[in-house]
Amino acid sequence: MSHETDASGEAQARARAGGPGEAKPPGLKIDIVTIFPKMVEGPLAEGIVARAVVKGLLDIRVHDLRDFTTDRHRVVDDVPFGGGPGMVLKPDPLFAAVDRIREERGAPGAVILTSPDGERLTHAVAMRLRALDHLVILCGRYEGVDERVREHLATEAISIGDYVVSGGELPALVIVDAVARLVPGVVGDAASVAGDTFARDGLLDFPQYTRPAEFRGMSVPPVLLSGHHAEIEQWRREQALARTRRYRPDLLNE
Ligand code: 9D3
Repeated sequence: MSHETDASGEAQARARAGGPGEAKPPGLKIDIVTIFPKMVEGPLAEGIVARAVVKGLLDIRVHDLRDFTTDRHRVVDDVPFGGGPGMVLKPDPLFAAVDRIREERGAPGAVILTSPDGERLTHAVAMRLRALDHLVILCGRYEGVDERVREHLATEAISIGDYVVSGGELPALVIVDAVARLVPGVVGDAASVAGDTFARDGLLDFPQYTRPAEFRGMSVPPVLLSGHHAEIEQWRREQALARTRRYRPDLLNE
């Protein structure tokens, strides 16, 4: 039974311990509260986020909402007052989870409820969250979450876009990943974060090619093989602009 899991166990503990007298706080603390801890633990244990946890740049804990129930059957949901289809997440386990997180981890800078009717996640939102040093993410489920959670426990609600997914777990992972990339040191090459589509200038990325220069009759644009850095730079800017006009004209509000 998973109740409170570090995103990547021992390696993180070692990274946290540091040298003698060394008390460097991690870049960002994140607590995720969910009824499906395994759904988020897997992805957090792989890739860039997992490496950042091992390096001590992220301190992520996953909490099973059922551990904060007090009844025999560990019930987290109930029927909606006023009737209607589906179930609603009960407020008490969510409030209890955040109480515990506050005691053990300190006061968070934000308590985020994942919700289809939250503020749309954008690069600007990710940057704002990155500036906080402790995030709590409450994963919504079912037809909804008792409104008292949104009104009195969450400090904000975030959606990852205008489509329906089955719960807040995948959105929580998207938020963690987008914010983690902005923590210095998480992405090995800082230039690649600075060059990210939405970080650069709001333009889409320019096209990339790698070897071979000729593949099944398809060739790489010759300018990229020319070695003329100024021309390559100019070509890339033009390509980024042309692609943005074609695929995302909404990004060019002028
Ligand atoms: C808008 C759909 N709702 C109509 C009654 C029901 C409903 C369906 C699925 C309510 C919540 C969910 C679960 N989704 C999330 O919790 C969720 C979500 C999403 O569905 N899309 C984009 N971002 C998010 S963040 C959390």
